Amino acid sequence: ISCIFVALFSCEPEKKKRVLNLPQTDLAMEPMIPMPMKVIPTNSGFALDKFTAIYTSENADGFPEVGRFLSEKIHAKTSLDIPVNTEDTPEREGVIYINQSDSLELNAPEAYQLYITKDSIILNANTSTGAFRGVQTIRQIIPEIPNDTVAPYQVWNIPTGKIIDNPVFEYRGSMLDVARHFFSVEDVKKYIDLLAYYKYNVLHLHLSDDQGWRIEIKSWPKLTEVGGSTEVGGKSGGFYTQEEYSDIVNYAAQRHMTIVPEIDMPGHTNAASVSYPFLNGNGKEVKLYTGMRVGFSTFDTRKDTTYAFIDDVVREISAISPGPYFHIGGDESHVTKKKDYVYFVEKVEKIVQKYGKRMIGWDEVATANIDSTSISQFWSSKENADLAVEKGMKIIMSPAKKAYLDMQYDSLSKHGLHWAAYIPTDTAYEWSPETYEGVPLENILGIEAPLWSETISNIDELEYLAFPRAIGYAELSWSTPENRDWEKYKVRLAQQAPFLDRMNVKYYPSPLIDWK
Ligand code: TNX
Repeated sequence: ISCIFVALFSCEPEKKKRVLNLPQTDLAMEPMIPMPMKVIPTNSGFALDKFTAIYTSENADGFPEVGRFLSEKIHAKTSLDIPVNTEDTPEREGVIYINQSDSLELNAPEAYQLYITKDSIILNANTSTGAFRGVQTIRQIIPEIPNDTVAPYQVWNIPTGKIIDNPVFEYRGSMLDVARHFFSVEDVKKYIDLLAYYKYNVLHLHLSDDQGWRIEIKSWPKLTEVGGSTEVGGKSGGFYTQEEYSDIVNYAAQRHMTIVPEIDMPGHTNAASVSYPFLNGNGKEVKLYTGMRVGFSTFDTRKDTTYAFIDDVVREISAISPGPYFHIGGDESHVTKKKDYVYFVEKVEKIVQKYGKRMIGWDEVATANIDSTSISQFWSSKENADLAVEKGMKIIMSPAKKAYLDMQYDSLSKHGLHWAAYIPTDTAYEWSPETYEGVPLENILGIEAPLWSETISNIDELEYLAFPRAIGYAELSWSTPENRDWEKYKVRLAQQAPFLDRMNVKYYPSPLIDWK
């Protein structure tokens, strides 16, 4: 042990020399996305190297885990092995502290502050969630040095300065449609990893639609046996067992993200009705559907058994969904009579509340007489948004023309639809959720970018539509309007290429961006 100690020690002079030679930096010019609220550069460098250690508040809930997460990610980027809360290396120099702090300034659930000096990085947050967000900032300012150019005693020069940060919106999400095409647990985890890096806190899973039912319901096994058997295009579909779904939920929770489960009803229910025909309310014979049309299916909204079924589904899913929300869909119920639709939404809202969840629905749900605690997800109708505001509801902004990840970039895009718009990378970024369609700011819970999957069936295609646009929505939902500017953003976006490449993300190389 003493030999190792001596060996370590003998490296010290070399290290110190390197520290002195670190070039000038500018923290404000770093490729951070979303842009933090306040960045004050001090122009020198913190040397991240093999002498660095991480120490966290040890008794504060979740802080050691956040420290270990950072250590893992530093390893993935630099191959360095940075110990967390270690006691056996007194000669550590250049320490990263992750502290729980009750300072009033940090009195917000996701706020953090970073103080980076030559000698240390101090990350303060009130909650482990705030600390986790701050860790993403640290990850983003560690230089990306290609493996083959890493020197034997490489130093990663981290710009010094101060960052004060807190998100504008509390709900920052993306949705993945696993119903039109099924995506594996592994694919979903990769998407979660990428979203977490950009400080998203919600992944909404669209778990059922006409073409497929994707989550095991123990009391109604045919939903997955029959309803999960296929997908758009007719290949075999798939579903998550409750165990697999819980695995996704836990994986997200470790990244301080919430899974919002959606069971879309009373329309978009063909797969459920094929499994249990008593549910069907459109008067036609039901069969498995593998096309792309919408709006032809409905539950029978006047049968008690329909609500007994829904009660079981909401109960089983809520029991394995620790987040506060349950999404009931409610969109495009074109073959449900208006009064039946309203009756249905009001009854299902009560079921959702009974299981302790807050209901979210697509914007049409605001046509029913629902509670101010329920949430409307704006996708196309200003009229429905106004109804939600009148009811005092919160709104999640997902305008199809701006925020739909399944819209094509342009007419040459390999995947995607264009019924709402073509959405090039700049259009996706250059709009103001704060003022869109006149929804008052105080009603806006946040932003969500939905990725419908009629035209994509694997992770590469998913990534083509989601990236780089999803990175822009991260900034729209976190950063203040003053900190958002396309010309500056596009420079930072270009600098995401090394990260995306390292993560093997098949992003769309938008010609608007001068990729590095
Ligand atoms: C509309 S937006 C739908 C989805 C489709 C999507 C395709 C909404 C609430 N419903 O069923 O997948 O368009 O872009």
